[in-house]
Amino acid sequence: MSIYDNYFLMQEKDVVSYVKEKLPDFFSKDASLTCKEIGDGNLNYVFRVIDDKNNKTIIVKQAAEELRISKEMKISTDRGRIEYEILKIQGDICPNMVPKVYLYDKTMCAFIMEDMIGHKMMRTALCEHEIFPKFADQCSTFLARTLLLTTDIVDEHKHKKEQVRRYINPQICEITEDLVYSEPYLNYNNRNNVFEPNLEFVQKELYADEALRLEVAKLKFDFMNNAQSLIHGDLHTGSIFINKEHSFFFDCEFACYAPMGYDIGNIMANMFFAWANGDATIQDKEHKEKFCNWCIDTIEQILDGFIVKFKDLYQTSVTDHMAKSKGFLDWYLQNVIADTAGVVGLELIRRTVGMANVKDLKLIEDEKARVRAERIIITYGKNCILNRKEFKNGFDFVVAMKKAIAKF
Ligand code: SR1
Ligand code: MG
Repeated sequence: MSIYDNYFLMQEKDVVSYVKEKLPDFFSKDASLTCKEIGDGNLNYVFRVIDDKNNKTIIVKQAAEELRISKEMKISTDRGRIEYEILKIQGDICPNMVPKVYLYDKTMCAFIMEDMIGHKMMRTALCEHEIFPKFADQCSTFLARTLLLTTDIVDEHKHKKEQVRRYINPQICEITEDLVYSEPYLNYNNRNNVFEPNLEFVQKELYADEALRLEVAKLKFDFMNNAQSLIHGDLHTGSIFINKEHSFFFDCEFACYAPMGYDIGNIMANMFFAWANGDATIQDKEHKEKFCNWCIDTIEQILDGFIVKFKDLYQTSVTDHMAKSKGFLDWYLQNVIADTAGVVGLELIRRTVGMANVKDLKLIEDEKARVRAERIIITYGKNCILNRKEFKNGFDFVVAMKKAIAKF
């Protein structure tokens, strides 16, 4: 009998003995263990257990029934299992790019994983205007490999269908369908958080734009019905831990089979939030230019790197006979890039006016500067959604960003 035989939401004091019980050999016998809750996401509790004496740490992540962001929102605690299993899948596809996982406990809805020591949450680092020159290359590798290798182009079709069934995630997907693909354009549950001085702008540009709503509706039904790849499902800069040499991709509890452009567009949009924060808050002209140009270059290089790596990997790993037809790869990639553009727009808009706003914008203290930043983002986001089929490569995104920036 153990207190961990029945689910309860752990406090810091419980987690030390939890780790001792579940992973008795991880820390040495003389370890002096302490624990701190370090999560700052919207859903779960994340605990770091530290052995000061031997300089060793480990992470425990537990799912609560009520979400941290809103007590009224309840979703299945099975999401921990999904994240644990996806981390293993992605770790096989991209060795060393995701943290190692040690154990999943279905009773406590918790899993234990490697601590990403020496890495910082990417959003925090970006809000401090740090630059990571290797990120575009690392990220495009992660995207090309995890996304292509889980499609029907490569994966045996019966296996892929079994995976679709295994990772069908209705409650988690409902959050995305609602918070990304509906609420920002309707405010029908009154969940949007709009920055007051931009209220009129949002009403005109988002709530009253019927052409935009139609395009978002098309994207929503594609997200729900196109089980293209096993996507991460929430690949923003808070789901990445980084340093100058290395990136860890994690926090994949929103994983499901959906259009791969969802992941590519997500990270590209979140890099533009970093640009917006830098543009609005860095005082020194040279520093601002360096940081902001790096953000824009990174957005361009993520997509261009993805395209090159996807094409190379396709040649060596395609298994479906019909997918080898001349012209198929180019046709396929064109659709992926259009989906990517759509998601860049959706993510930009929902993180600006929706329920889960980003720190990059909230940290802009100067009212005028924040108003301008948000208007640039919404304008660029709308262009990405409405004209998504016209985007062909990274440079097309650079042109669209610069056009929106020049308008305000
Ligand atoms: C109710 S959860 C809000 C958001 O947090 C997660 O990071 C996902 O992006 C979700 O949409
Ligand atoms: Mg998350």
